[in-house]
Amino acid sequence: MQSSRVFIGLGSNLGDSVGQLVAAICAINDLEGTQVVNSSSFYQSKPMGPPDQPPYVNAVAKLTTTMQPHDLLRSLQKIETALGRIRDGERWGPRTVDLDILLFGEESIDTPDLTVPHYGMAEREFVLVPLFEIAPELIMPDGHPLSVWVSRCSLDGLKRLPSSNRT
Ligand code: ROI
Repeated sequence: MQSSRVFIGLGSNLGDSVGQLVAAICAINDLEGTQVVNSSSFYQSKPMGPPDQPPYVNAVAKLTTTMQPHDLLRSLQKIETALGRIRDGERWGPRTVDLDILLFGEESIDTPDLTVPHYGMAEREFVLVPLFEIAPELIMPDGHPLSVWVSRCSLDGLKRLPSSNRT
């Protein structure tokens, strides 16, 4: 079966954020037809959105999967729920774990529940820097190398956590 190379952005700012990201990476690796090939360091980042919320922990994982994009989306939403995420409708509020499909092979997807490449990537240093760590050779959807996107984003408030913090 055809397998696709996929990048997932992970974020958390409630509870044991590092533990939740580790658990999410394990759960993704357990999905049918899916392997986590590599994952980045964990980074502490300043909240984007309302500032009165705790700092985030962010990372990016690289997968191969035989799943279709919407099946993967639903599986990621189940993992978010299993790890305690409650969707209370607050836009850009704090969350126990957030799993976003950033890139899915070469596909462009524009449906009400899924936009790929992820619409906010270009401004999100907490996505671009961990992505660059594991895929420095990537060419982005506008044809520019990922390194150009990284050089254009603000690194303000982004701190790589030592690997001893990753249990
Ligand atoms: N801010 C940071 N720093 N990291 C995130 O993962 C994150 N996720 C979000 C919003 C609320 C946009 N802000 C974030 O969904």
